[in-house]
Amino acid sequence: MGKILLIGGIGAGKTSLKQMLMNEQVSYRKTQMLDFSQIFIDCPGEYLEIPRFYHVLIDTSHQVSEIWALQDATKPRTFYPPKFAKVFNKPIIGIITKVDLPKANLEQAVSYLVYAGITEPFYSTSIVNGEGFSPLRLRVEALNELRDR
Ligand SMILES: Nc1nc2c(ncn2[C@@H]2O[C@H](COP(=O)(O)OP(=O)(O)OP(=O)(O)O)[C@@H](O)[C@H]2O)c(=O)[nH]1
Ligand SMILES: [Mg+2]
Repeated sequence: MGKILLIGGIGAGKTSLKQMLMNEQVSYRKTQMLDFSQIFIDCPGEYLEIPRFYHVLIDTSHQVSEIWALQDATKPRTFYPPKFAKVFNKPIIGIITKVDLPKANLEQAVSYLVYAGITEPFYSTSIVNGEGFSPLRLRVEALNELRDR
């Protein structure tokens, strides 16, 4: 417990977000399988994009305290089925990524997360300018304290 499961489509920015929050060098490498670190469980975007993998996300969610669901602001589509958040018995935090890019559409990203049954507030982030990371760092610290107790 005290861990966070990152979910989102392929290339949504799960691994980059994790690297930022763990103060690691942000470098691109496709995630191929479940990846466990002290705080995060990262997974390949395929687990959300391909419904026959949903069970992996659901099983893995039993090992975490909360789920962070990412939506790429530049993607004109969602991989979250309606009310997907309701299949998890854990709090879900909505995170919008890549808000630095010109084609980012914040309103559309918000609507996809709402459609997925996730409730606001959502966090808008960019690994390029660091926007949105302060509140996420605080969440990670709070979970660290929970875990260390
Ligand atoms: N401009 C911009 N690019 C980003 C941002 N976050 C991630 N990226 C880029 O998006 C690409 C995919 O990022 P990843 O973090 O690997 O995405 P992922 O969700 O882990 O993808 P999978 O492992 O395939 O599921 C990389 O080239 C990142 O540099 C962001 O906030 N802004
Ligand atoms: Mg990844």
